[in-house]
Amino acid sequence: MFYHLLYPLHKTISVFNVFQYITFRTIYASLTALLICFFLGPWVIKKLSDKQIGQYIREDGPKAHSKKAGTPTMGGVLIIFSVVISTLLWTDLSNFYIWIILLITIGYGVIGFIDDYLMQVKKRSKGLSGRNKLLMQVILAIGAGVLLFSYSGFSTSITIPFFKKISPDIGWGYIFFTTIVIVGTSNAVNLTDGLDGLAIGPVIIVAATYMVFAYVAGHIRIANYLQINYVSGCGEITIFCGALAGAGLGFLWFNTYPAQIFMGDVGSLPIGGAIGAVAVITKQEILLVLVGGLFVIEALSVIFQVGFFKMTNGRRIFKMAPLHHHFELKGWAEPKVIVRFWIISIMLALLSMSTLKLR
Ligand code: 57M
Repeated sequence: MFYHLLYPLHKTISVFNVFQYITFRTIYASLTALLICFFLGPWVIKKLSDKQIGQYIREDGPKAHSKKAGTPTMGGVLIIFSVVISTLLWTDLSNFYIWIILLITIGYGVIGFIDDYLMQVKKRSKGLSGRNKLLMQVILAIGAGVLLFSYSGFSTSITIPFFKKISPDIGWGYIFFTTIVIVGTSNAVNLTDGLDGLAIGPVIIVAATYMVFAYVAGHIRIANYLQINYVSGCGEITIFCGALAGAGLGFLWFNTYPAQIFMGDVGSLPIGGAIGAVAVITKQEILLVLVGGLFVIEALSVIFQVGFFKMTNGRRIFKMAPLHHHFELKGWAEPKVIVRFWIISIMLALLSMSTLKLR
């Protein structure tokens, strides 16, 4: 909005020229989202507590979690609100990709909200059934895939990390591929969200990493120099990533150990979905396995644990899945698990950045 309202004024007052720059708008989008979370946080926590939207803690979980009972949840509303407002304020709203990402963010936010609402407000022991939740996620992701596929400026070739000369065009298959990336990331972030700040920390790291990739992929000269797929218009996604990183930092202020608020599905599902959409649009889809490697490790720990559990009639690989529970049960203090997982996430982000040169 500022871009549309203020940039045209540069013809009379040159200082408004600054609103054309993606870097400038990214910085302010981050700060806007951060400050919205920061200032609205205490109010949201109070409102959720007044409405008794507090977390129910499963009895079969690590014992240390019982003291978390009643912590306000559904804090994702705050994250999504600040990301969306900041994006609307700072991006070029004629940009097609921004609307695709907002579609996924808001759509997945609604799915997560319904799930949380049924559990927390209606006090149903289960929210949406797993199958219905997945179905809604898939429908929305297919919608995004079809829109991208039909958009004339968007190519259906994918980037294979480390192999700059190989970029296969998968045509219609791109819709299927987009769906897997978006739905998979959404659920992987959801599984990771089980300790204070454990999910939002890597979300900030991943958003900051894709901030770089979006800028580079949307800048024809830098993209050509680094020999990566150029995506015209995807530079604006840098601003969305900035807003997500900013909102994440603002939320972490309250979600850090010992958490005053949890994000709930209304946070984890849309954040994961949005990251998946960003990876698709910036044409760094497969690289997300490395950038968001922590989410992948957590999801794999569940897949292996459940698979092994079923195959062996109740034997386990880990003390408990997802993986963070395993380390908790081994006796690591919660902050130790969280910070060590963040360190791994930073390492993976650095490695993934190296692919810009290692090609
Ligand atoms: C949601 N939700 C947290 C909070 C958060 C298939 C199976 C592995 C699925 C998995 C599962 O349901 N995962 C998805 C994980 C929950 O957090 C709420 O949920 C939101 C995210 N959707 O925002 O609202 C609990 O996590 C803790 N928490 C924090 N700090 C935070 O900032 O401490 C969350 C955020 C909260 C709080 O305690 O209540 C969750 O863990 O439930 N299921 C599991 O993760 C379960 N694992 C399991 O059953 N493993 C089995 C195998 C065979 C599948 C095994 O290994 O034996 C565990 N979850 C829990 N207890 N709570 C098991 C025991």
